[in-house]
Amino acid sequence: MEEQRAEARFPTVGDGSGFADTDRVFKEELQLALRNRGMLLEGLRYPVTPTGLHYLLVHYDIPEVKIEEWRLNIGGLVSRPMSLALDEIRKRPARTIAVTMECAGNGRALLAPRRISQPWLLEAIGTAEWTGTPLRGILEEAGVHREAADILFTGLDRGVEGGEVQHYQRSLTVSEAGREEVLLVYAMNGAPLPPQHGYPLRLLVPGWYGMTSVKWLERIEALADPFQGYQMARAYRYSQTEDEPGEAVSLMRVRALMIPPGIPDFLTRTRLVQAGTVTLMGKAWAGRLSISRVEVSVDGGSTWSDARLGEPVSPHAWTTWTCLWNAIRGSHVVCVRATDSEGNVQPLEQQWNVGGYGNNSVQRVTVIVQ
Ligand SMILES: Nc1nc2c(c(=O)[nH]1)N[C@H]1C(S)=C(S)[C@@H](COP(=O)(O)O)O[C@H]1N2
Ligand SMILES: [Mo]
Repeated sequence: MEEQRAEARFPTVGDGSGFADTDRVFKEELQLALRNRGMLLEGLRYPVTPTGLHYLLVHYDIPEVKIEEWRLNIGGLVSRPMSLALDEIRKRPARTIAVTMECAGNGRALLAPRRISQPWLLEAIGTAEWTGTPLRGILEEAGVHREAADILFTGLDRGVEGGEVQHYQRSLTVSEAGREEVLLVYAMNGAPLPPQHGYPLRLLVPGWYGMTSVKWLERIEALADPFQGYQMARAYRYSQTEDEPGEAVSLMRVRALMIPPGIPDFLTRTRLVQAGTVTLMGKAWAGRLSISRVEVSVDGGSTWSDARLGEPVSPHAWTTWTCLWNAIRGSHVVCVRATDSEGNVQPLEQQWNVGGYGNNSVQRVTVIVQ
């Protein structure tokens, strides 16, 4: 009987510290990597990422949804609580916007030591055309009370993280939640949301890292105090130690990525390119800011030349950049870095943080020119 009451114990990974500092990945990291796919970087050629190439992140399991029973419940500090079926949400004013979304953990596995978690390198990125109804309209109809501080979003999915059994939950301040571009979306690239991207309904918060865009939404609540659940107070903080609260992770940092040029070596993915003129290209984005400059280096970041910028795909999506390179024989480390409209530049090396968040250090691609 004693044993039955004992708390569930989960095995630890590696030395139990939660970190690793060799190139060898643990099978638990591989397990996460196989569940949470990244966008193949050649996918940077498309303005809108085909749905099957968009990155994916599922903390727990994709929940089973019975659409006849599913409702979106709006409650807490509101004058008129609501319970809406999907059809009712689809009848509301609709908006479609192309939005670039990136996981806050993108680049995590490039930090040393790395947090043992989803081991993203560079590929946790994608742009989709999302269709939904502005959250603001629903909040106005429900009548959020003046004293409300936060709007809490709860997903149907449950799991254990940091020793706590939980639903996936994130909050926004009332003013962030009321921004005009924040949507409750039910379609992705013109088709109903696929199960893995949040069917039947998800929150979409352009400009923020992906963790804010809660999938499989079941409840929206207005709260008097800032929400202090696991995904707000413990995860997604820029902290230097486990105990330090650190600043909350929020908007996406400036970043450019390039389509690796030429052809890959199958195993190492080192690139092979013919000498001569090579067009380097890719995309750049900066959360809520715009891109003011993209530069390319073919010597590992010692010298830089300006790339040409195109128009952003939408005010909330990435911008195409291109740059001609006169490739000469030898081995080169090709890099790209972007600058945003406030002058923030991607670093050559990112300052470390516990969770491995917001690593926007420059991409480095080894290219052999023959
Ligand atoms: N309910 C729920 N919402 C969630 C998640 C989750 O695990 N459960 N993952 C979040 C994270 S960390 C990211 S990066 C994005 C990923 O969205 P995507 O899988 O559609 O690309 O969803 C966010 N919303
Ligand atoms: Mo994420």
